[in-house]
Amino acid sequence: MAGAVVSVVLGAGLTGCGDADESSGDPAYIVMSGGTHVVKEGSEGNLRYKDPWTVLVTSTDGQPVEGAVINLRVVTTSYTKGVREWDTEKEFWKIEPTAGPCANEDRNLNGTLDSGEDANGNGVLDPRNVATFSGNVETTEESNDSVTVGRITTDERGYADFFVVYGTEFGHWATVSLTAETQTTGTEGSQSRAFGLPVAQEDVEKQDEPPVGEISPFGDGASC
Ligand SMILES: [Ca+2]
Ligand SMILES: [Ca+2]
Repeated sequence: MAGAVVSVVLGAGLTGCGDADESSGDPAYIVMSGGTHVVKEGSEGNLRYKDPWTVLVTSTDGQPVEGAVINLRVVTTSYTKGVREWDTEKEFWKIEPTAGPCANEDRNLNGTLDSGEDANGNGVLDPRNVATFSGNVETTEESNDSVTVGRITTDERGYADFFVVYGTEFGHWATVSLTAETQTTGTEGSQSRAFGLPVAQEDVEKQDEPPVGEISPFGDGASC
């Protein structure tokens, strides 16, 4: 297998009200692991969502690669300000943006405020990273306030499963970019996905129970 091109497949769970768009990189196909939803955890299941993902690493001859070390990165690419309103037609708590999507101000993603980065002039970097990992992911010291970097290893079937984790209130209000890359047999494979953080369907479908994040955690101002 020396010199073989390694392909990395990043697959998302079917998530309640999320949408995955923008797929890029190698290889040509995405495996959707159907039937799963965001998992709720924390006090009364209301603190965090865990969005299930899997990565598959295969060699060019289609063989699963066991023990491949995968570097994962998640960064919050944009955020939205606004409030939720009950959509009488579709019957769910939709978001009604007042500003945004607003781009991440940390252009070089080093986690610190550098000259010219504070676009809205409030003295701090917005939005900071709102998503991390759980599962068998080891968070590395390359992580900073804007990027979470983790490491995970594939099993004998070539898969590594993990969760993207975030506070419930951020659902629908932030977009993240998730990247998986691995170096095996001297070659590199990587894949990225950008998606709005999903929420659990059950949390936005009851008119008399507005969800956490009824007002965006980033506020409801008229500008970014
Ligand atoms: Ca910076
Ligand atoms: Ca700012």
